[in-house]
Amino acid sequence: MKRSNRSRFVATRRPAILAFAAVAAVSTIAACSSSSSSSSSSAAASSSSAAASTSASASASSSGGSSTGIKKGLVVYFIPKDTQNPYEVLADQGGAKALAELGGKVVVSSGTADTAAAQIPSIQAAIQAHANAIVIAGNDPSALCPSLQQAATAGIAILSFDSDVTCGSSPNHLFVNQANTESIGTSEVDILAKEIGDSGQIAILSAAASATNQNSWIAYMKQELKKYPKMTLVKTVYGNDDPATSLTVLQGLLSAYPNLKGIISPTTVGIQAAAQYLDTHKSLLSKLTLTGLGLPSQMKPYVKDGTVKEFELWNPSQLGYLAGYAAASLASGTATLTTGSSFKAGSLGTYKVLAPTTGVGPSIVLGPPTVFDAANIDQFNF
Ligand code: RAM
Repeated sequence: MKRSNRSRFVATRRPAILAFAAVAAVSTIAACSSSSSSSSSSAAASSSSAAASTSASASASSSGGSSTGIKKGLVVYFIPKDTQNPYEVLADQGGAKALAELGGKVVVSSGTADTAAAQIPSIQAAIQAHANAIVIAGNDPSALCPSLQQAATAGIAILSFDSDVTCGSSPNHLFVNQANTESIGTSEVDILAKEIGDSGQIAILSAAASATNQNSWIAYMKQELKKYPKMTLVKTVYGNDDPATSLTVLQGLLSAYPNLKGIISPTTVGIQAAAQYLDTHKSLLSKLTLTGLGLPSQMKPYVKDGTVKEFELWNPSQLGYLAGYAAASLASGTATLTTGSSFKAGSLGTYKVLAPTTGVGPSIVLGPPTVFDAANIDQFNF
C-alpha cells in the first residue's frame, strides 16, 4: 500500500483512469500505475451486512421515487480523493455496481495524492468525454469549483460524495453524505471520552489538511469537547491519507506529547497506520487509546488482539452505490436538487433531497454509522 515516489511523480502529470464496465470487470484504460493492492481492496463490499440494513432503513423509505426514466448508456465519472485508498476503491466499486444495474458505466479517474491539483485533470477529462455526471470526493472545499462550474456549463450533472465541495451556486450540486456530519464528529469524542474516563490530553490524526469531510467532523469534535472540560485537544496532525506520512506524523505526535491519552483518527488510512504502530509498540497501550473511522476488514486484527476497542464507519460501497443512483437520476432528469425531490436507489430504497443548511447545499444522507467492536466485527466484510 506504500506509494512510491515514482507513482506520485507520474500522478502529478496524468490522472489515473479506470473504467468499470461491470462490477467484477475492472480494466485500466489509461496508463499510470493505479491499482490498489492493499489487503482490504479485495475485501468484498457487502450489501447484505448488518451495517447495510441499518444504514438503508434509517434514511430510506420504501415508497415514492422510481428508477424508471433513467437514460441508458450514461457515463458517470467518479473522481475519488485518490485511486489508491482502499476506502475510495470500495466506494467507486459501489458506484460501478449502480451504473451496471442501470445500463451505464462508471469511469474512475483521479491522482494518487489527495490534492485538488491532482483531481482537476480528471474533471477536464470528464468534460472532454462528454460525461453525463461527475461524482467527486473533494480534496479541497473551493479549489475545484471553477473546473466543476465549467463541467456544469457543459451540461454535466455535478455531485460530491465522501468529501463535499463548498461552491455555493457555482455550481449548485448534490452532496451524497455518508452519515450526519455532526453525529460523526460528536460520537468520535464520546467514544474516546468513555474509554479514557473523560480526562487527559488527546490529539487528532487526520487526512489532508484541506479535506472538507475531516475538517467538518473536527469542527464538531471541538464543539463536543466542551462537554468534557478535563479533556484537552493538544494537536491535530495530517497524514494526507498516505500510510507512510500518517506513521511519520503519528511518531512526531507521540514524541512531542508523551502524556497523550487518546487519539482520534477520522480516516481509515490514519487509524490503520496508528493501529499497526500501536500493535508493535504494545507498551503504549497501557496509557494510550485509539479510536476513529476505520474499515472493519482492516481493523479486525487490532480489535481481536485488543489494540483498538471501538471505532466507527458506514459501508463505503453503499455510499458509492447511492451516489451512482443519484448521479443517474440527476443526469436523466428523474430527480432534481429541489428539497424533497426523491429517487429510487436500487436495493437501498428511496432517498429524498434534504434542504440546504449553512455551508452545505442540497444533500442526501446514506444513514447512521455503525460502531464496531470485538462483539460484532466478524459480521462485516468491507
Ligand atoms: C479515508 C478518507 C475518506 C473518509 C474515510 C473515513 O478513507 O479520508 O474520505 O471518508 O477515511
